[in-house]
Amino acid sequence: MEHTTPLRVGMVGYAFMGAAHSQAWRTAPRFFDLPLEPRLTALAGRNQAAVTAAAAKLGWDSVETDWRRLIEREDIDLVDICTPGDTHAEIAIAALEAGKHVLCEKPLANSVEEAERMTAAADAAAARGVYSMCGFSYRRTPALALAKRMVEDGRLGTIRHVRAQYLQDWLSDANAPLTWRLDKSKSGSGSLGDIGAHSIDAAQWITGLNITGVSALLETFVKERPVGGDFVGLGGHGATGGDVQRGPVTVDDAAIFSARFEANGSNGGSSGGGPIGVFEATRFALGRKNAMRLELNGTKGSLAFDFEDMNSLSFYDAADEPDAGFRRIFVTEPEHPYAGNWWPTGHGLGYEHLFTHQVVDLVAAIAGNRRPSPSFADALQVQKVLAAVEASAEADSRWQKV
Ligand code: SOE
Repeated sequence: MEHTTPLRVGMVGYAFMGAAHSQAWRTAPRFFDLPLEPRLTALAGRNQAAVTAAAAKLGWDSVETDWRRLIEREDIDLVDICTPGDTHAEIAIAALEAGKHVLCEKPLANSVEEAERMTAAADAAAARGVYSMCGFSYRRTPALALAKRMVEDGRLGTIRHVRAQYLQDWLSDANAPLTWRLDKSKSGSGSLGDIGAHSIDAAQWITGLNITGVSALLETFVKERPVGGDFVGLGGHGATGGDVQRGPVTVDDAAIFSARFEANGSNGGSSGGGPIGVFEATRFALGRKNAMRLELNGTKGSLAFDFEDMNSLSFYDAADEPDAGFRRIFVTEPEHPYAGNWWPTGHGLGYEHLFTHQVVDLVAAIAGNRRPSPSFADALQVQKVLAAVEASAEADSRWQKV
């Protein structure tokens, strides 16, 4: 390791995503041969005592109380943005203009306009060898990476249907507090952007086809929630009782939409049309904790995935005997994406590994002087779908082109 060039990281934010990214920066070089050696150089957060404690816990060498300092520091090569969406554009553009590589959490921004400015900054920076990536971490699930490989290898034939659900239940309790994820000015949207964005990105990435139009419904079931409260996990425990102060929820609790995808040569079918899709994102599906599900039906077979069983991928091959049914691929073999760098066959991975794989792919791209994927342009396309869903929902579900 001592002969490897360092990649000195400055991270902004240290809550859930900050913790996931910290462990990824630490762990990636221990399990993968990286061409650059990540260093956890500085952590930025506004509160001196809190950021100092977080840095000690998560393993960062120094702290800053203003993210602008990270951008000024000469000993920072990459800025990792783990803050709510309202700050992504300003931090990412400033970092790229200062010559720092950027990893930015999803969704890329809170509006298409911001995402466009970020993409322009990313394009200009890439011309100078400064790279950026958006953290659509589910792309790094071995089973979903295998699904993409199988689609590319033609195992499904022409894809007809995309069925994507992202189901959680942490807001089912009407007394869960009003956190930043429920404030449109901070998060941009609710279930739609927080979790639906993952489904949109995964569907477009695996099929290789962009969504071209949508018809949508958005719903906010609980319109007011307790202000403050004990922020445990995602939802936390809100204060209860009569005198609790409540504030307005300004985002969607659930989003559903139907979609058309573009046609392409190999995937267009004889009619020339692309697949049709149904998407659902909610935090009110009681009992579903992180059921990020994707099912694809093609002319030769089907694939099905559920993150609650993340080490498995179900495959139906129409060439098998008619009664063979779906087979379960346990995605832990050395030839499966990412799996060979971890444990012996069958021992399985977890949520945190996605972030480690994200670091591995990002570092390889930077060292190889290649643009990492998903690029800000890929994330801008997702942002356009999010905006089209909102526009359609506002117009009584009228068809909205992306
Ligand atoms: C909360 O809904 C959340 O943490 C998302 O913000 C993440 O992107 C997803 O991976 C898990 O759920």
